[in-house]
Amino acid sequence: MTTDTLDKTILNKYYEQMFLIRIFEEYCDRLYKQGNIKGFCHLYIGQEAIAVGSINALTKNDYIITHYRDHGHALARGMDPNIIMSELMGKTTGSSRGKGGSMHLFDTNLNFMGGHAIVGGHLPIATGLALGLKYRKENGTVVCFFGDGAVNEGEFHESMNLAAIWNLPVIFFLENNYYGMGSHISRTHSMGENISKIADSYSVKSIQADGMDVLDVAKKTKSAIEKIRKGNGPVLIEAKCYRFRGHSVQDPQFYRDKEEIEKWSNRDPIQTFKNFLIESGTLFEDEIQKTERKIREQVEVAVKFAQDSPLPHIESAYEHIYA
Ligand SMILES: Cc1ncc(C[n+]2csc(CCOP(=O)(O)OP(=O)(O)O)c2C)c(N)n1
Ligand SMILES: [Mg+2]
Repeated sequence: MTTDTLDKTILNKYYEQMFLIRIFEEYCDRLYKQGNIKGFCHLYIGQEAIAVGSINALTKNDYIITHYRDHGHALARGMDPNIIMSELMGKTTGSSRGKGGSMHLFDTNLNFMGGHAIVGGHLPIATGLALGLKYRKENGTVVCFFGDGAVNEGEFHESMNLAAIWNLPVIFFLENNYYGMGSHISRTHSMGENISKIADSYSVKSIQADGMDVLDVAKKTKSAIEKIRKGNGPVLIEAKCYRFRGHSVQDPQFYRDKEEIEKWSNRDPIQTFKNFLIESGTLFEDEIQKTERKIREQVEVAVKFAQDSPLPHIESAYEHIYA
């Protein structure tokens, strides 16, 4: 882990956001098991460095679109934890008045275009957003997050091809966590571990980032954006990472062995970054503890806010329906 250009405030912000995502989701897990959160719920625990490193490299003009494992991206973009927690609990104070749930967080004010549940289904939407930016001659880049499973969907290939032909300002951000549900990539990808090699077929530049290292993700995202701003888009970034929890909170994970989980846990992106901050003399341990206390309180406030918020009225089931 190295940094030569980032100042203490930014490094602190990275730590704060990664810790926020972790604690927020540990609460989600508990609240789900207690029956306070219903429906599907996929945790981002272990992948925090990706959302935080990449999204902090963007400006407010840039767009984000992501898959159903979306809490981390929403929090890193600055969505209010109170509103997110309410959405997860199906309350009227949620970002979609409680009708979207965990997989469909959305905030147009932040150019955060969701939260999408269909694997690969949001890649053509990302491509369309980028086409829109180019057509309107607006500055901005679209960052589209997806998993290794999405690469096997037709939409991935159609999107890469069109984005390359039209030279669109889009980063296809592949979070390669080695699994699609219970299937390891060795059973689902013919090109082996480095899935991003597939970009060559579309003459799209690909970049490898270490998904467990927030500084590396930030650096690689900035370099992709520089290339795109010069009009040389699109770019595929592949960040190798590991999903520390099951596919969803209901997954008992019988398909992974303990050694593999332990190997990756030793590279925990939050613990590694904390060690780096202390060892490099950037932050003192008590400063980090203060940040951690502040975040825990913030999440407790979010949980209380959501719990105290009202459930939607039954009649509202007929509102906001496109028919
Ligand atoms: C088109 C489609 N097929 C199947 C599913 C069921 N499904 C939900 S998540 C998932 C695995 C996706 O894995 P990956 O893209 O690697 O993302 P990860 O869960 O690892 O973040 C599948 C098959 C779906 N939601 N959409
Ligand atoms: Mg995956």
